[in-house]
Amino acid sequence: MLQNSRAKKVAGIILIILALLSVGLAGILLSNTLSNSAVDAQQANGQVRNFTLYVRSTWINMPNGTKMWAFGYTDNPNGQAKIPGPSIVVTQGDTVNITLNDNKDPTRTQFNPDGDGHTIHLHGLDLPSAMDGDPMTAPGGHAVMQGQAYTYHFVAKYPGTYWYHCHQSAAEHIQMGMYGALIIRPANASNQAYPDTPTFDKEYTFVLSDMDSAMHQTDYDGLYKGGSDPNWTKYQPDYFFINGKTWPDTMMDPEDSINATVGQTVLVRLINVGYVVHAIHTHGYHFQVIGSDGRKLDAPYYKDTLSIGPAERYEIILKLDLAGRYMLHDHAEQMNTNNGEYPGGMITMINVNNPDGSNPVPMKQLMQR
Ligand SMILES: [Cu+2]
Repeated sequence: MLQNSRAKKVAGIILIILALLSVGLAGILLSNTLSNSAVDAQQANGQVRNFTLYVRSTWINMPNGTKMWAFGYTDNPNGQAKIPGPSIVVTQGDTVNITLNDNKDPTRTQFNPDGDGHTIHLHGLDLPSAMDGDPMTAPGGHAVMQGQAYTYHFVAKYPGTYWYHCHQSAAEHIQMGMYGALIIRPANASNQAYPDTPTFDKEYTFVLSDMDSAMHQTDYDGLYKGGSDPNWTKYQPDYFFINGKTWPDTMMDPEDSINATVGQTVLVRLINVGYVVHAIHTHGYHFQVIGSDGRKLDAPYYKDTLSIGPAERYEIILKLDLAGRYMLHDHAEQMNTNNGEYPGGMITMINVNNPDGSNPVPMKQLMQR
């Protein structure tokens, strides 16, 4: 009897301890959840911004007539891939939802019946695993597969230049074109990259990339003809792009070349989504480097050539005080070619016009090369 009552007492104490432990654990979990959402709520003082991306294939046209098969994101379910993908531009404080709808996976073929699936990794945003777009750490440990959709959610906390890309079979899928710019503007300062950095009159985003046309063909053959996959360590790029274009197409597009009036200040966001280092050089001007990888620099500095490694981003400021036309190009000169033929590749133009719109260098002069 006595023994029984002691056993009951011990069991009671154990039950109380277990109850206290579980209440404590629940409390910790709840307070974590509350504190995370409280932080989000505190910082989510902007708009709710919803985006939907699809995955499609396309053919990229080179100025020399070459066509390269590729696949990437698009915001138009009835269109082809956009390479780079649509720019996602939000403001600090915005609540952002990006849905990846894998409803027509271009990697799903008779030789790859399930398709590869895809993700969106929001590079530089430092998000919880479920929002990070790495298929290894995503819920269920897999990519967003054909027929599935998944929404990536974040509150835009730090202004800066970021990018997004697929992380499924990343060596293949990024090379094939699955990337785009992600820009967070500071709250209440739409003409500055960060609070307290120089105001700008015009802004450009240059997504730098490189492609190996033979590997794109091998990838296509693997998926659609049952060939073997490329060995990505044999990567040998032969085309070099600014915003998906090679020279001279770059300088013919007002988004992919700088067009300003003398006296204006221009912000350029450089994003290297390629697999090799690009050494961006400006003629006519030194530029001020004010930020990198989504953070303002404590000490801005001046450069005329800036090496930008894979995945790096830089914001540079150009004060254009001299009318004329000036090259902006990769100083790894083999990348100023289209498959070896100079000029081509990663070259564009800084066009600084007189106030009346004229320019001391005739545009047609540039086309005589
Ligand atoms: Cu993918």
